[in-house]
Formats: sequence, C-alpha cells, structure tokens
Amino acid sequence: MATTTISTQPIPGQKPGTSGLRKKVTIFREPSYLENFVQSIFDSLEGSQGQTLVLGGDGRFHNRVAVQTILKMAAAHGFGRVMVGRGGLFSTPAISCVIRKAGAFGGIVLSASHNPGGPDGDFGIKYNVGNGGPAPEKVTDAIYAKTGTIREYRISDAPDVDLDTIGRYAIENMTIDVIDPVADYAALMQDLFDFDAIRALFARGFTMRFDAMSAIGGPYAKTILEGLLSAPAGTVTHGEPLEDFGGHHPDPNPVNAADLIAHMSGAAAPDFGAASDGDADRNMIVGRDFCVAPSDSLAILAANATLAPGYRDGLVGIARSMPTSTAADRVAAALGIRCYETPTGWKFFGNLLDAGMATLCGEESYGTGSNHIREKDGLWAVLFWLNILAANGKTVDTLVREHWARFGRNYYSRHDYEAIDSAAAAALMEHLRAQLPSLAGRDLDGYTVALADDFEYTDPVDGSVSKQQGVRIVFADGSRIVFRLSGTGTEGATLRLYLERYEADLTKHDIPTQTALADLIAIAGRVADIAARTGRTEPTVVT
Ligand code: G16
Repeated sequence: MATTTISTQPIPGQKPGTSGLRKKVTIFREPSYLENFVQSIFDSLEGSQGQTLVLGGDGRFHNRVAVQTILKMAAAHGFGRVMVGRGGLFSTPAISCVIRKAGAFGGIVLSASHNPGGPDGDFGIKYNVGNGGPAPEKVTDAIYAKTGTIREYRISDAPDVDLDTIGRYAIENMTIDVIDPVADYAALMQDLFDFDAIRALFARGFTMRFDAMSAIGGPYAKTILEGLLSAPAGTVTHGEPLEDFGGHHPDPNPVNAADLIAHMSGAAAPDFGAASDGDADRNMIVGRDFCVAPSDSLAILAANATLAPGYRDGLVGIARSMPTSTAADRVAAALGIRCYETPTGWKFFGNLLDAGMATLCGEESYGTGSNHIREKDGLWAVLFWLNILAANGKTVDTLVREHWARFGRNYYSRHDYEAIDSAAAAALMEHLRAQLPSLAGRDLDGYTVALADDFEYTDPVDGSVSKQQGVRIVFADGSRIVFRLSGTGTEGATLRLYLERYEADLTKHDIPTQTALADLIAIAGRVADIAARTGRTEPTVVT
C-alpha cells in the first residue's frame, strides 16, 4: 500500500448548493470530479488528521464506487478512523446520529436526496460537521474556494474494502469500521418515543402503509416498524433500496408518491400512510383520503409534542424556513415560545439547535426534525405521528381538523417550474427585486402589500448574514407570496413559488387548496410575469 499524489486542475462549478454538491452522475464520473471535491473538503478541515470520519450514502448509482474512492483518499489524508455503513449505506439522519454518538470529527453524506438516481440520474456529496449537521456556509464557502485552486489530490493504492461484511479493516494507518447502519438510529428512536404505546396501537389492529420509495428508508422502516413495533409484515412497501429507485422520483409528495396516495383512498385504506425520500430525511404524512401539508405537520407535532417521552418537558422554541407557512408561529405564540424564521436549507437550523434555542424545526419541502440530531428526519416524524395517534386515539383527519379549528388554517401550496432557462430565471428574480421598493402599500387585486423584500437572515448565534434568500410579498391579512430559485436542481433553474393564505373561519376550512389560493396565484403570475419569462403556462409540479 502506498499513497500517490495525482496532479489535477480546478473544475469550474463545484459550488455547494442548498445541500451540498449535486450534479448528474455523468459529471461525477468524469476524471477527477469527485476526487477534486473530496480533497477540497479535506484541505479545508483543520485538525482532521488522526480524527474519525463517518461515511455513507443513500445507495444510489455510483455510491459504492464513491465510497471506495473516499476511503482511500481519507487514508491518504491521514484520518485515524472511518465508520462506514454496511454496503456503504447510511440514511442522512442516521449519519447525523452516528457522528454525534461517536463524537466524530465530521461525516460525508453521498446523496442527491429526492432527485432521481441511476446512470443518467443525479449524485451528490455533502460534508457534515461535528454536531452532525450540514456544514454551515462559512465551511462550504471555504471548500468551494479550495476547488478553485486545487492542483493535486492524494489517494492510497490499497485494494477495495469489503463493505458488505461488518468488521474492522485498515488502509494505510487508518482503521475502517464497517458498522450496521440502522442500530444506533433505532436505539435513539426508542429513547424518544413510546414504543410500548405504538406497539399496542398496532396490536389493536391499527393499519399503516409506509412507502420507502425503493430508497434507503426501507431497511430502517422495516427494522423499526415491522421489527421493533410489530407492525404486520407488508406495512413497509417499496422497502428494498434500488440504485435507480425503480426509475421513480423518490420525493415524498402527492405527485411523486402517487402509489401511496392511491392506496390511501377509500374505506379499505389503512389508517395511516407515510413516505420517505431518497436519503430518508423527508417525510409525507397521509390519512385516509387526507394529505397533511408539511407546514401543518410541523405545527401539529409542536402542539402535541409533550405526548412523546422525548419531548415531555416541552419545547424551548420552534424554527421554520422562511417559505414554510406560519402555522407553526401560531402554535409557538400559544405556547409562549419563539418561532425563528431561517433561510431555506437545514444547515441554518444547526446554530439554533446547538444553542438550545429551538427544539423542533421544519420546512415546507417535507422536512421535519428536532434537536435529537442535526438533520431532518423522515422516520422520526412518522414515529412522532404514531406516538401522538397512539396517545390520543384520534384519526389523522380529526387531529388536523381539530388543529385548524383551534389555530385557524394556513392554506398553502408550492408551484415549481422545473428546468427553465437559467438566464430567464435569474432575470425573473431581478425583475421582482426591481419592483420591491414600489410594492409596499400598493393594492394588488384587493390585497394590500404590507411588506415586500428580499429575505435576509442574521444568524442570532454567530451574527453571520445570508442575503437574497427569497423575494417575499406579504399582505396586510398575513397572506404571502414567496419566490426563490431552488439550490438543489441539476438541470437549468427551478423557480419555486410559495403561496399562503390564512383562514380563521372554521366554516371555510374545506375549500380546495388551489381554489383558496387562486387570487394569490394570479397576482404572483402577473407580478413576476411568469408565463412570458419562463415560457410556461403551468407549473411542473404543484404540491
Ligand atoms: C434540501 C435542504 C432543505 C431544502 C431542500 C429544498 O433538502 O436541506 O433545507 O428545503 O433542499 O431546497 P431548494 O428549494 O433549494 O431546492 P434535501 O432533502 O434535498 O437535502
């Protein structure tokens, strides 16, 4: 075994987005592409020699090859130990859990999350810091700077490691522990939730369908739901992780999880449905003929949190991303705690969680989590819902409707315009920004603009400032329109339009969402000139 130094050149465009570097697999397979980025990560980590790194991915195409390369580069860099999940696999929340439990220096997560996989699909790589969460912007900026000056990378010529057998291996002076990727995570879930109560719920005949979308959530859901909680075999569907997710888009929303939605309809449907995404950090909650909006899910978990043992003492605060609906704010107000509003990107929750300022966090993009780890956590949210349903005996539908009756309903929808021309998308955002100074106070179709700005966030813990995090138009009645460009797409640009309207009147809680938001949809289309600028008359995906 020897370490070799290989000459390389900077490769343009290796800038981490909302959640790490995501590109087409074909780009990651180009010579030196992965190696340049990994070396840039390592070169920006001071004091990492001799330390422990956790490594694994969601099992998508190219995962195994990338894991072997990273192990050899980690050894050449001088890490003391790498903990890698069997098969090179780890869900994103499980990596966060293991980093924290092992006191590791950090971790590398291989995933493009909800993006499609396979040889022509997407791949991604992300560095997580010692708190278990995604690296903050100052770290990702430093990594990006290194990708612009890199001249060489170092790699061991050791043979591949047997990733499929749990045990201890070595490359150069570095120890490699191939571990069970599920065990630590399953133990943590048992600390947080009342497994006896959930087991009793299933024993009473409660039925559930969990769609793992042929992704990494399958092994975790099978072990916990069908194993530890004795849910009937077959509760977990699409439970075998596939390199291409069976050709599907592993994004748990009503559009991409259409199979689950179909099974949740009618009198014979299970009592409870749920799905998780490519790397198992997102979740969708479904009742019989009833989809729970992610923003509502966060608010409902917050309002009922003390029913779960891990949250019995109450919440210190809630945090949500800016485009997420303000339903959680109403719960926070009732609880007498703060609700923080952060830019999109789970990394922005890290400081609030570390500082003990927030207990629960959530996003409109089907992400919910808490201070138990530093990533969002799909199965955690599902178990939280199960714990609540087990404790109060309600149906999903009743629980949500009672919540709306108490707090009012925040009608909410996101319209995505995917793979549009990047220059046109940038111009649309500039067109919006140019209008901001003149929008405040104006009347748009009977809605008075109370605030129009480009969201800027000052982290209350470290004072760092993040600018241009989304154009928002807030109306006097609390309704909102938000525009931003996605930071996770790999093709052209994706325009996200977020729409929210508050309705306190209980008799008006049954309007179809798109109807309830029709006025705002029309205003947004006009103000941003969406059709003319994107060439699209309809969004690609409506959730
Ligand atoms: C990532 C981030 C989330 C964000 C989502 C969508 O999730 O961690 O915070 O909400 O992307 O981001 P964007 O709107 O920029 O596409 P994931 O599940 O893709 O890792």
